[in-house]
Amino acid sequence: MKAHDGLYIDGAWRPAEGRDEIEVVNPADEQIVARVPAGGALDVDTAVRAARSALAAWAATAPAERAACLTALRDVLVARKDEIAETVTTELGSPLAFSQAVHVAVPIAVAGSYAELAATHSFQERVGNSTVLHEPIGVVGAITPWNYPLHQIVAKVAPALAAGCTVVLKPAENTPLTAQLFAEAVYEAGVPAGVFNLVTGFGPVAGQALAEHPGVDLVSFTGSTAVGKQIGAVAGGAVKKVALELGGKSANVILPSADLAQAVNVGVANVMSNSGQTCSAWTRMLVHRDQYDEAVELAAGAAAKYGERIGPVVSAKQQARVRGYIEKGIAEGARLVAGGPQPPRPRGYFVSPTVFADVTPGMTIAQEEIFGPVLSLLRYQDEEEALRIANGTVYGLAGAVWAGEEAEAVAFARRMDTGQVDINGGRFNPLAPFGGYKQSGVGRELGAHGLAEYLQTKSLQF
Ligand code: TXE
Repeated sequence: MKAHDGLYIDGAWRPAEGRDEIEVVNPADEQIVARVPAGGALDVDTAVRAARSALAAWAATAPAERAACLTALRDVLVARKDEIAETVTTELGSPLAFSQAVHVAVPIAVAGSYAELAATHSFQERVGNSTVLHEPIGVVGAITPWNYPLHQIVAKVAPALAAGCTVVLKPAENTPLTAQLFAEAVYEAGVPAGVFNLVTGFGPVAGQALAEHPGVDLVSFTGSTAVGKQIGAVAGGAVKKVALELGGKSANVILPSADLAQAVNVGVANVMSNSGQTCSAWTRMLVHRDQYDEAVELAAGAAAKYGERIGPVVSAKQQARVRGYIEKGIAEGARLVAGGPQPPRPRGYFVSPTVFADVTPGMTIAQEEIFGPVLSLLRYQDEEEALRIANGTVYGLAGAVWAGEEAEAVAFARRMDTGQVDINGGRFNPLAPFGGYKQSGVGRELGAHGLAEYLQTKSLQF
């Protein structure tokens, strides 16, 4: 596994100021696969200055030119897709087929969508006697997590570049190798020096320095709610724009008219996918009391089928965290019907696909984000109770509704306090805005709404 011993700043790989390193571990076998530099505040400062110097020229390019750069970037990602998939598998642990089908294919689609949006978006409009200009917000500090290593990067960098912004990226310490490949792709695509910069490093050091840097105009963060709150406070104090994509505890509401077996099977697959490390995962399955026992049996059977087919979770820390939640579920009286706290293998950070029945809305496992392959089934008596349970957490990122008729599901979805709802299973759409209500975040990613986060408006009166 090739790893750079430098940071990508101003169009070149250069050594970090300090000697700190990140050890990259393969979660499937616990082996150290690479060491990459852990940048510090000085490196962040150098990168922000480079981004600042590149800003005026990049912001002044014609949108068509930025679109061409993004098309070239998408094409490099396509050309190097096998290498990227292998890298994601090595540092995240996801099965290779999943890395190819999701970790690489989704960001390629997103990069392509922003190549098109850059070319077609209207960066200027006429309102009455005014012209409104949509101008780039400036230098973006992007801080990303490890769960979808490339997607999280592309979902920030592609719209930022499309808007005419320049970027300093601080990726998660668990998955820096994918970020390095992305930086290589940016270089190969011919994006001008300084427009995109990469500082690998630890959150409380490089991440914090980036969030606090006065030369950053917008901090775009995806990660835990705890860190998101800190970043929001820092940005608010500096009157700096902030976009936050945080955790979730999404409800999968199965209405009595739905095809129960299909809804349960797809629901289980959704939670087990990426070993449960998805912020929008439908971790709470809500089933009518008359169908509850059948749903529990179906869910336990579906989870057992996953067996060892799912990959490990990302780290020993994450494994311990998920195990702690499973133990808490048992202690609070939930009924374990599949999986359990015991790691299924002696090596690697594996967690058994786990299903809990008899979960009540107040239990910890029904309120907090677990971020592992753990599903809770809750019982409801009528639609009003289902809605109260669905809306009864501090989160509001995503959700799902199943019903015999789409219209019935849509009517329920309209009453959910959440940023995205999949109707009868849904289908990924790179143009649909993604982001949270309540404590799941501030702002939206993807599509034109995602682009708007990186723009500020100026009006000219005539
Ligand atoms: O997140 P962190 P962790 C949730 C999920 C998971 C939990 C912990 O529940 O179990 O968070 O994961 C950087 N200043 N999500 O510890 O620490 C860090 O380096 C600036 C949900 O990995 O929030 C990384 O780049 N930056 C989520 C990024 O923040 C800091 C995805 C995320 O790491 C920082 C990941 C600081 N003080 C975890 N501290 C989602 N919404 O998809 C850390 N970072």
